[in-house]
Amino acid sequence: METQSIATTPFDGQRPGTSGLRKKVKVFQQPHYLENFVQAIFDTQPDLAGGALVVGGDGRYFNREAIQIILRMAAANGVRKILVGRGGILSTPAVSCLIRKYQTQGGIVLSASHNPGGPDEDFGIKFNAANGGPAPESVTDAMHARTCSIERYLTLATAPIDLDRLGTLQLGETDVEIIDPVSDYADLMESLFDFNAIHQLFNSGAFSMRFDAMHAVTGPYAVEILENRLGAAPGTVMNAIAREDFGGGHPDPNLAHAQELVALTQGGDGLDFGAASDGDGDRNMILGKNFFVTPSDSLAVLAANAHQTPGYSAGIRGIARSMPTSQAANRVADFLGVECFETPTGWKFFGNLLDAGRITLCGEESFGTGSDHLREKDGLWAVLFWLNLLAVRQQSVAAIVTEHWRRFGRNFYTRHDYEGVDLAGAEGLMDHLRILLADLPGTRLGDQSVSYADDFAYTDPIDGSHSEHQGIRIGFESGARIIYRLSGTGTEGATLRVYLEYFEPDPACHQQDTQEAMQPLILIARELAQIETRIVRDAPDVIT
Ligand code: VG1
Ligand code: CO
Repeated sequence: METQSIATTPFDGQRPGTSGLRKKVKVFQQPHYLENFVQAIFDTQPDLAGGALVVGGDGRYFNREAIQIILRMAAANGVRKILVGRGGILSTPAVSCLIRKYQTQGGIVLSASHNPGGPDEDFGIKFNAANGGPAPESVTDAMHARTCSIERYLTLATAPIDLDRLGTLQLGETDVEIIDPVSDYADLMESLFDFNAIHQLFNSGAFSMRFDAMHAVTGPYAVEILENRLGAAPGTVMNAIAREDFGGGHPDPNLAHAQELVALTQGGDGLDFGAASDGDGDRNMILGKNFFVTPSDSLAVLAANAHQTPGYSAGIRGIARSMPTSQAANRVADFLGVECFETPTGWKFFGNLLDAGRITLCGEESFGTGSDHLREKDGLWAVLFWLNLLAVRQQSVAAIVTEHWRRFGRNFYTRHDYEGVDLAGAEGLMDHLRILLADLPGTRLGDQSVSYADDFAYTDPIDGSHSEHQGIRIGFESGARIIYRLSGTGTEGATLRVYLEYFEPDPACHQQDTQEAMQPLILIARELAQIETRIVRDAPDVIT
C-alpha cells in the first residue's frame, strides 16, 4: 500500500472552539475539509509518528466515514498502532481512559457533543493529548495555524476496513486494533465506587431509577455498568439504542431536552433517581424525586461527601470550577481547607491542575463534572458517584442537597441561553458591556451594589499560559454574580449565555422557586446588557 500525498488548499475557519472543531456535517463532507484538519493534527504532533493513537466517536451521522479517513491518514503519517472502538464508538471519557491506560500519544474524538446529529446537523473533531485531556489552547492554536498554510495531506489508497469485528488488522505498516469500547471504562468505574453497596441499593426493592442515554453513546456503557454489572432491572437504561441522529432530538441532558425523564421523576409516584448523559457521554444530569440538582450544587455536594466513596476515601486535594459555575464549591473548599480554582469555560483548562495534583474534583455549570481519574468530564462517573452516596447515606437526593444547603448556605443559580442570535448583535452586546465595565464598581443596579466588573482573564498557575476575553463577570457586594459569555460550540449564528447566581444563607428561604427567587437579578442582567434591543429577543430559548 503506497502513501499518497494529496494536494490541497486551506479552508477558512478551522479554529477549534470551546471543545474542538464543530461544523455542520455538510461542511465536513466537503472534499479535503476533514483531511486538512486531521493533517494539521499530525503535522503539529510529531510524537504520533511511531506512536499510538486512540480513535472513536459518539456514533453520530458521518462518524464511520470520518473514522475510515482518519485511519488511512494515521497509517500514512506513520502512526504505529491505533486503538479504535468497535463500530467506531467511544464515549469522550472512554477515549480519555484509553489514552491514559495504554499510554498512547493522544486520541481523536469525533463528536459535536450535545448538538443534534444527522445529515443537516452537526459534526465535530477534537484532539486529546497524551494526558488524556483536550489539547490546550497553545496546541489548538498551532493546529489552526497549520490549517491556514496546508498544501498537502498524506493518505493510503485502500478500501475501508471492517470496524465491527474485534481484533487486530494491518493498514500498511500500522496495527489497527478494534477493541470493546466499554470494558476498560467500566473496569475503571468499578475501581472507584462501591459496586456492592450500589448493587444492594438496586436490589432493596425500595429504590427506583432510570438512566436516559438519549439515543446517544452512553447506551452501551450504561447497560453494561448499571444493568449487567450492578444488577439494575433490564430497562433501567432508557433510549439505550444509539442512533446516528439521536432519535431526532438534542442529546442534551437538561430540563429542556430530557423532558421524558424529568416527567418520570415527578409526582407522588415519581422515581427516586433519574440521570441522563449527552451525545458523547461526558455530561450528566442528576434528578431526585421532584428534585433537580443544579450541576454547580452537584459539584459542591460531591466534594463535601467524596470521602464516603472508596475512590476518594483519602479526601480531595482541591477543587476547580469554571468561572460561570456557582461559588457553592468554594464554600466546601473553604470548609475542607483545600484550594479552589476558577478557570475559563472548557475542560482543557482543568488539565494542568489535575496533572499537577492540585485538584481532585472539577466541574462546570453546563452539566459537566469530573475528577483526576480522567482528563475529561465524565457523565456516568457522576451518576455512579451519586448512586454510591445514595447507597451509603440511605437518604433521598432532595434530603442530601437540602441538608447541604443548611450546612453551607444555598447558591441559587440559573443560566439563560439565547440561541442562534445575530452574530453582530451579540458581539455588539458584549462590546457594550466591555465599555461599561470600568464605571460599574461602586454603582447600584436594582437592589445590588457592584463590587467588581471585568472581562475574565486567566493565567494558568502551572504553566503561566494566559487566556483573555473569557466572559464578562460582574460581582456584587452580596456575593451575587451576573456573567455574560458567547458560546464557543455552536455552528449557527451566536448563542448568548447569561449566568446568574446569588447566595442565600437563610434555610427558611431555601425552598423558593429558582426563577422566582432570581427575578430581580434576571431583570438587572437583561437591562444592563440591553438584551431586548441588541439581540431582539424578549425571552431566553433555554433555561437551565
Ligand atoms: C459549552 C459549555 C462548556 C463545555 C462545552 C463543551 O461550551 O458551556 O462548559 O465545556 O460546551 O461541552 P460553550 O462555549 O458553548 O458555552 V460538550 O459536552 O459540548 O463537549
Ligand atoms: Co459532551
